Amino acid sequence: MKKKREIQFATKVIHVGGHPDKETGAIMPPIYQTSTYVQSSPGKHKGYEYTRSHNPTRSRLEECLASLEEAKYALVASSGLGIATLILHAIPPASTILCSDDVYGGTYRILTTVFNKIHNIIFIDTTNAKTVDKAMKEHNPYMIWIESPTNPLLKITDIKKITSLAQKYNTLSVVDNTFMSSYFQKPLTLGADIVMHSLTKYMNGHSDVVGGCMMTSNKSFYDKAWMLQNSLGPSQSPFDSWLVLRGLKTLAIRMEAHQKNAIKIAKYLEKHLKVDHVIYPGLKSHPQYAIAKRQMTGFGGMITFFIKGDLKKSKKFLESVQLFALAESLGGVESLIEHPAIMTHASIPKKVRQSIGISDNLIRLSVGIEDCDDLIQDLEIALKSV
Ligand code: P1T
Repeated sequence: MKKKREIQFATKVIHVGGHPDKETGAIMPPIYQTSTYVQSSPGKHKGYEYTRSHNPTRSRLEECLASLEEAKYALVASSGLGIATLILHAIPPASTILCSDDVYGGTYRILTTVFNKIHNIIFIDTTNAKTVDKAMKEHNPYMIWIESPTNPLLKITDIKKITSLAQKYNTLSVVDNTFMSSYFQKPLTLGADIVMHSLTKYMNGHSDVVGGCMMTSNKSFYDKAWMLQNSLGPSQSPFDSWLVLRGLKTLAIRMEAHQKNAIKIAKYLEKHLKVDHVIYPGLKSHPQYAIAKRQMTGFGGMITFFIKGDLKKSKKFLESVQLFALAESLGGVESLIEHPAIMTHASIPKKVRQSIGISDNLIRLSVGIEDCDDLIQDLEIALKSV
């Protein structure tokens, strides 16, 4: 008999963890809004004791998330930084960690104000394999933390190349896959040990939840992270897990729509006289365009660009848009715009920001799935006002 075809991504987001309720047949899974579970005798229960440890709604979400990254295990936490906290506590104290030099401001902050007291953190350009090789030889790191594409400069690390170096040096590799979502990039299939997401972004997609997750096939690492989750407490609420399960159902079509709009807008901006330079992985001018094409199945919905002028001009532009909302975060169906130096990356010292290229005329767009010409008209009017 012909081997049964495995279900594909667009089916997984809807069906894995989404089976109808056994008791009632309800097609939508119930929200198990409970803190505790009845036991028939002390220690005798149905696998659930207390919601900080386990919850059936969260378990369904974890089942779905593991399948999307082709992992054996997934763990969901109350935020992206919550899951980062668990990952960074799960390694031995005094470990050396190499980290991409351009990362989300909150990741930079947690590494330089909290985990620098426990571990030795070294920021390096992970897009340069020679730099990584040299740093691995010199520092013998326990872990390498890769954000790809980076936030906000959209630098792309060759995940296959760097994770194979990590394997050579016996270094655990983590990829923050928030910007691509599991739809456009699957770091575990490229050799990473652990993948993490801020679920707050594309995975949920509706700007109504804060959450985080990690996926891995390394059982002992998963067990450690779960034990820490249970001990430290950053579990996600059942309602938030349910919302992410709901948001995930449209991940495949949302990501295609984000990308379609972003390509058109990146090309529009690239030609605009008031724009100095556009960074988008799908533009041939992107320095790692070839790597992006090879390791991702799409280019995503994030665009970064440098407006011609100074901080005053950037502010005028940001105050003038009407459809794009001036707000932190990304990955929702609605378009957002922000100023990394003042907003999402303010916790990075000015000197460091400038050295990596986060300047005062840098603008970041999270392109939503609205009508693209409406979005372009909004940008056009705001650019005219500058
Ligand atoms: O906000 P939280 O769910 O804790 O996720 C943190 C995080 C981790 N990794 C990346 C790549 C991120 O972009 C974020 C959060 N980023 C924003 C809030 C932002 O506007 O960039």
